[in-house]
Amino acid sequence: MASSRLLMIIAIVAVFVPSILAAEHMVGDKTGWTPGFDYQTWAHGKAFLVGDTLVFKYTPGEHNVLRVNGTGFQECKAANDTVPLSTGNDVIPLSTPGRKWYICGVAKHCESGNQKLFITVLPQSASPATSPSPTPTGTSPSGAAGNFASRYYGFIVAIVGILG
Ligand SMILES: *[C@@H]1O[C@H](CO)[C@@H](O)[C@H](O)[C@H]1NC(C)=O
Ligand SMILES: *[C@@H]1O[C@H](CO)[C@@H](O)[C@H](O)[C@H]1NC(C)=O
Ligand SMILES: [Cu+2]
Repeated sequence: MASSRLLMIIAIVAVFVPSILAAEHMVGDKTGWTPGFDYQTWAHGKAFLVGDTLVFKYTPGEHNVLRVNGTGFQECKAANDTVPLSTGNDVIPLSTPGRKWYICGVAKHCESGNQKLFITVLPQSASPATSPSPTPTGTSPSGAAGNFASRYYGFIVAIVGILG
């Protein structure tokens, strides 16, 4: 019966979409936020979408998180007025698309330990990513629709299965 099938789909969407739409990226996975870890390799091939969050985990006092610009990333320098995050469980919502840079401001962790992260946040809407990125990584999907589809492929298949 078509209408009960439709209700079932609506119920599934209502339950699962809010939680799957926002991905939480644990920076460094089990390693967390520390010197000597390759955060660029960690970030490579991951899709960071608007609405997702980054979580920086570390022992409070040992590290912190500073948002910087591209120059600050290269030079391991934050602007004077940058307020460090320092709880050890710092949750950063990715609310706008574009490039984001984060460094640790403690001691020489950024300079000597490469404790820095650079990501590109992609829009979640159907319009293609407009970032004039000079980094042809080859792994990024052609647009936001592609990002969305690849992440939620299983979910979409399930819906199509119910429909069929
Ligand atoms: C980057 O941030 C520094 C402060 O750390 C600032 O002096 C500089 O103008 C910024 N560069 C750009 C391109 O915004
Ligand atoms: C940043 O700090 C330096 C000294 O450490 C000072 O000379 C400079 O004026 C400060 N800049 C701002 C924008 O507060
Ligand atoms: Cu550190």
